[in-house]
Amino acid sequence: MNERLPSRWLLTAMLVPVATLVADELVVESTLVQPVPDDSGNSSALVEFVVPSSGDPVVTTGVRLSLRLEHPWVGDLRVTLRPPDGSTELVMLDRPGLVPAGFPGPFGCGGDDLDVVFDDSASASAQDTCSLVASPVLAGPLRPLQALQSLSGIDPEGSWSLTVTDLQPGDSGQLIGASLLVEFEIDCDQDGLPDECTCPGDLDGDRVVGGADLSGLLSQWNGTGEADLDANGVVDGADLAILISAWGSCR
Ligand SMILES: [Ca+2]
Ligand SMILES: [Ca+2]
Ligand SMILES: [Ca+2]
Ligand SMILES: [Ca+2]
Repeated sequence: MNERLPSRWLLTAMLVPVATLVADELVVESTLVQPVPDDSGNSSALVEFVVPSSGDPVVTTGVRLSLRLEHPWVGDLRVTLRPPDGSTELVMLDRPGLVPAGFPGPFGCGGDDLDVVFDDSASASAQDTCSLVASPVLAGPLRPLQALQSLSGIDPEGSWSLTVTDLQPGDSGQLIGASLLVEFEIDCDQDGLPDECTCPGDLDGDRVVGGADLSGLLSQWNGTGEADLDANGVVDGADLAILISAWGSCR
């Protein structure tokens, strides 16, 4: 048996969360508005996306990050995402357009605002997108500076941290929304690769091989049915032996 739709998952972001679960994706959304202080150094805008524990072991297979920001000079900004295991801090954006000469120039892209989805499959790079007229200057799906695909294989449960920092004096802004989308699959043996959970003998699907399953097997004794665990056409002692050997909680 496996439980591919973990209905027990309750998804929360700190403070003002809106969460939805669609098949093997989860979305954690924050509508918290908070300032991005000017030239802030250590005081950044921070959003924590909390993915609680589920009933089954799962593995991350894809990540996308949506971000909405009001800021009159996006070239001031650095955006990072840190996964729950703290193994890395991926840079989504780092002072886009900052070039020593030519357009956009030594202060980075001077355009206004972001309404972007950082997505590895996008055709354009957020770091290299700038325009004199577009507003928001960074909009729609754009590739992050460092690929989100590197997060595949990690356990998504725990607290993901989004940080937005303004690194140049002169303009400030505010974060007006963000959401984290995590694609996941069951990883029953917890090796970082998707697989299916099986639990021979758990006839009633409650993830425990116990008395109810034994009763179910005995009720099919000498007959056929799902209690024919070795699929030889009859429910008998061999099936009972399989059930007994699996007695207890399923992995
Ligand atoms: Ca600034
Ligand atoms: Ca696996
Ligand atoms: Ca059971
Ligand atoms: Ca059998």
